[in-house]
Amino acid sequence: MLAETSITEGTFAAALASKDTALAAIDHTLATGEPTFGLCRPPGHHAAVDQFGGYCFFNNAAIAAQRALDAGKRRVAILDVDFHHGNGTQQIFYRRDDVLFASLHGDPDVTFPYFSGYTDETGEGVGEGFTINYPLPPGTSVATWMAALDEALAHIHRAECELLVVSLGVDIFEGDPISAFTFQHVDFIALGQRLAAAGLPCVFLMEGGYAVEDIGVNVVNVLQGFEEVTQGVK
Ligand code: 5XA
Ligand code: ZN
Repeated sequence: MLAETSITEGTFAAALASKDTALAAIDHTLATGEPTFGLCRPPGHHAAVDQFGGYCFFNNAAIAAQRALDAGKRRVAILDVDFHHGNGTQQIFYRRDDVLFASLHGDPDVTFPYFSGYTDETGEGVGEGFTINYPLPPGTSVATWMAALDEALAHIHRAECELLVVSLGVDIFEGDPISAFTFQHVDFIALGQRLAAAGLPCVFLMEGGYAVEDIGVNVVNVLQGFEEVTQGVK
């Protein structure tokens, strides 16, 4: 029985399974060095220490990052490419320097979650400089988005992160019904290629994406682009 919550037992079971999917993914990458994709649903990046919302219950990316630290990694990057700011992930690590959180997302002035994801949110205390936000206006071109991604990846490189967790929301697709970026199918291949060029062990964990006919191809394109670089596949 679940008391004093507004979620059903079925939702709670799904959230637990999603968290376990993230742990299985990170454990595989830690054991083998191979990239992994965790098909987590419900997603996690809006879940904070003391708050759930935005369809998120447990912060899968944060849990995976902590597992990597517990396994001996000194610093982990979480790169959040979902259309919505990962406020939960940011909150969890805001005062820490062992997890760098970088996020590209819709301008919170006009985009959920509306209260976080601004450029002046950069971390606090020892965490100062380990949060970096790229709020972008609705309709942002893919070229502008990719330029911000390159900046984020350079920041991750400078911070000497040893593993990359990608909060992979494909609601940056132009056809997404609740979002406002302009990615086409082919752009997801370029995203995967750029992520692979970072040269880090990498775990992809599913976040948002609501164009149900297109989610599959968009995710596969990211993974295909990634593999093209890491495996030399053409
Ligand atoms: O990344 N977060 C989402 O895709 C959920 C946004 C919920 C907006 N009501
Ligand atoms: Zn989203």
